[in-house]
Amino acid sequence: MASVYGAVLFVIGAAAILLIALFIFFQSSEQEEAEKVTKKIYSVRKIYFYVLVAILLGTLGFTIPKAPYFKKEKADVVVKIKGWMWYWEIQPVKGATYEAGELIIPAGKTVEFQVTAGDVNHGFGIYNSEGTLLSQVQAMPNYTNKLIYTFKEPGIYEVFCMEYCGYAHHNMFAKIRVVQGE
Ligand SMILES: [Cu+2]
Repeated sequence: MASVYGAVLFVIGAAAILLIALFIFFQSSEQEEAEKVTKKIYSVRKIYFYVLVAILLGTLGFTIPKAPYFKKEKADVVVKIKGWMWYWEIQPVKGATYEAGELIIPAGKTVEFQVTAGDVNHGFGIYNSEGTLLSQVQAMPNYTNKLIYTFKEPGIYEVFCMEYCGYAHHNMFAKIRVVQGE
């Protein structure tokens, strides 16, 4: 199959080169004075410059607002997370509760985790019950990282620390129970 594509590409390429060569051949005219040619080229160059600027500005104007950095997602659920040696301080702010050692979040809602740390750097990693990492962000002292995540399926999720932070690092876990949203 690949050789067929290769052959087709080769024929297209050869045809394109031939067409360009023919175009140049028939467009060529007699010799002209350098000054005249220069003037002609310069005027074309000016148009080319403005067209290029217009295309660049248009492309930038169209694509920059689509960059993820400007994305302001409105969160239905807000939870404050603070990493400590060696536990997670969890404080539901909006749309979630914390009961019997579990953070309870409704499924299908946009959750904003506001993640920071009280002592050293930690890593806030969310895993599903199969141990697959779903999302993560750094937990840093004196800085709040925002992590937006939507739990699509109800179930038990786990939080583990992803940054080695001392001898009880492995004990740094938390439980998230995602319940059927209304
Ligand atoms: Cu840690």
